[in-house]
Amino acid sequence: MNISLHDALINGNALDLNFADVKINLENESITVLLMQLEMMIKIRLAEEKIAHMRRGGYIGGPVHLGAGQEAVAVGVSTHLKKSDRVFSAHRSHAHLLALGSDIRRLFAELLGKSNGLVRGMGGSMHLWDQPNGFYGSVPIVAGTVPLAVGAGLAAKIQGKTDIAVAYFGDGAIEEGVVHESFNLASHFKIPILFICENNFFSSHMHLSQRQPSQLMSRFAHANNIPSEVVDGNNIVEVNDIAQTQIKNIRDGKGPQFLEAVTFRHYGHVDWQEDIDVGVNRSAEDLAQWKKFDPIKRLVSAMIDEDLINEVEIKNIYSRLTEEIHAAWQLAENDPYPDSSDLLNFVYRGE
Ligand SMILES: Cc1ncc(C[n+]2csc(CCOP(=O)(O)OP(=O)(O)O)c2C)c(N)n1
Ligand SMILES: [Mg+2]
Repeated sequence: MNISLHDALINGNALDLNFADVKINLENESITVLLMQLEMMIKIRLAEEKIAHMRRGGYIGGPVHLGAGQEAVAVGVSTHLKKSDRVFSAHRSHAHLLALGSDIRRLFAELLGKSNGLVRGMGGSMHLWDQPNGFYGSVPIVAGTVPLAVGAGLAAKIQGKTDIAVAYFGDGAIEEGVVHESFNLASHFKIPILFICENNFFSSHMHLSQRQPSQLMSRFAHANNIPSEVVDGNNIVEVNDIAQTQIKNIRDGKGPQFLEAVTFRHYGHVDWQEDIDVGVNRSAEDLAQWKKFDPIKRLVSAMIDEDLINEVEIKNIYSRLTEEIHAAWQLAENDPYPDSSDLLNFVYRGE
């Protein structure tokens, strides 16, 4: 348990911890895993920057909820997942999907409404699905996928598998009653599920302090007898280590676990503007401070300090991945649109 973070949330002053000064400890970490995680975080960041740019330019028709700044959570957790696990998310799900190894071109195609998209171009950013990679779906109804994830976990248990379910949701979603029913049921029936609350302090434009008497989300896990951990969600190593233990416990039949990852999004609630929430308790100063805690920057500086990577290698990673993203966008742009005769098809499974 990260005691200082736990206490800071109860006292409502997480920003005072100044995560920028908390050095990521790379002792005992595998260089291969760190490099893979660094690349994946950069890939997701660059993909979202592309999406922001294209949405701003009017190329993407539907709204996009970007999670830049929160990549360490999805990447740290996904490192320990299998393709047969069952991952569910909500409106801000690009990182959760891509960290599982989903094809960026097919995500872009989906955002462009192309037939090669993850759901044939008929869903857009908030209705993603990629079951072969373990992504069972995102839905924009806040908290709507949490009980579905519990059901998928129950199914895995009944099938006698070691697969687990994963439910990503936010501090806003936890204000929906169905989340608490889900915690209760999962705990009572020892369902193999990891509940991950990305506590980014905001539900749309409202800060937690305007909505709840405490900023500690894991208090609800405690109320349901679910073991919980609070982590610095911008520290990939902390997320990685804790998620690894929690996922092992779930696979070992110990029932649900709860991970509260404290983090912050760089963009406003929806689309590309950063300042959309400013004036509603999301100040430009807070945003600037959180940007100093950027999970990618923090990992890069820790790896440079330990001589695990140098500036030239970092530059090479960025240029290779930028090219990859650019090529994926071009392919998606050239993909065809669905046929209008398909418009009413695929509404129900099996059609
Ligand atoms: C049932 C429901 N109520 C309200 C909304 C509107 N809404 C969309 S996103 C959102 C905020 C969710 O906040 P959180 O769960 O913390 O996720 P974050 O956006 O911070 O990632 C709200 C209220 C909705 N989509 N569904
Ligand atoms: Mg939130």
